[in-house]
Amino acid sequence: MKRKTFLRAGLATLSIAAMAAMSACSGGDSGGGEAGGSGSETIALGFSQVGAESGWRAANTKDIQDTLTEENGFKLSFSDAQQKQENQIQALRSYIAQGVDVLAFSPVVETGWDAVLQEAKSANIPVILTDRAVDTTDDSLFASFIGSDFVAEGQRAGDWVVENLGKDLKVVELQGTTGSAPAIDRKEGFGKAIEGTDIDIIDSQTGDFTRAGGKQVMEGFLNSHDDIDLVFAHNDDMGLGAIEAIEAAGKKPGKDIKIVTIDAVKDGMQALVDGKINYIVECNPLLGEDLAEIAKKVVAGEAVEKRIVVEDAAFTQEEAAKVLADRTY
Ligand code: GZL
Ligand code: ZN
Repeated sequence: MKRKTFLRAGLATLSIAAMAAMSACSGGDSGGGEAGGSGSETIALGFSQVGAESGWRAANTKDIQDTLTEENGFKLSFSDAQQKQENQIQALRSYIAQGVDVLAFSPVVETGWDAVLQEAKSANIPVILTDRAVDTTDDSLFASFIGSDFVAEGQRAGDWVVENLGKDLKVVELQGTTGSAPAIDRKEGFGKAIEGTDIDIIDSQTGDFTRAGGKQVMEGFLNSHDDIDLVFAHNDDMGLGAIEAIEAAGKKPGKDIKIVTIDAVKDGMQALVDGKINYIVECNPLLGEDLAEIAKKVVAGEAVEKRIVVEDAAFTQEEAAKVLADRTY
């Protein structure tokens, strides 16, 4: 996995990791053995996943479960929160009670985590964020963030629209989950790209990253507006739902109404090749390898990068046709 790293670890992170190493070693270890490294004991990692709302999420879950295996030095406890923050907090609390060596989760929304993160810190259990970020004032509450730059993804989508579809367009926006980092940041990035043009977002609503949500909201947009040029969907699944609504209204997606989405999962890339979507910015879901590496370092008390940004690609219809057969997700 190609990646850029940002922000060397702060001392605070180091001290959390060192405390974690001591607590891991104090768990009956003969002392000094690196947990999950050359030592025999495995790393108990508790993971709270957002849900199973999209193709991206399914690929992300599969990669984590395929990578954090016993033979790779992990005992993985995994839970699906059905996109509810209270379920994630409950799962994290149960892992803390179990005394796992390290916690990891993808926060469904940005805010509301300080209390449970403080509880993890008090229990000397380091926390790794994957995929989505939290808005916290105290960044000693997590050891590292691994994921994409969503503002850049939104901006890349907007830049392509400005360069390829024109500067005077009426756009409807299918937003991701309200309050989630990808929804907030992709909206911000797209907005930056269209600044100073006559590209107007005439309507914008959340479809909660699901296909059903995208279809339902797009039906509403089609009832309210007869001059839509472009759909900007924060993920492929909502874009695929919009395709169903556009076709049901007797219009041609990708032609009468252009569509730009983010993720580049298999179903989205197929629609791109079929000409129903015009451009997709990738959001790489394969975070398992980085998570495993960072978890081993944190438990061993080593310094870790505070923020690891994974590289994303982007595809036109022609580019998608070349790579579709080789895509693993
Ligand atoms: C992005 C991830 C988003 C995807 C959606 O990293 O959080 O959540 O773009 C998924 O498909 O539901
Ligand atoms: Zn934010």
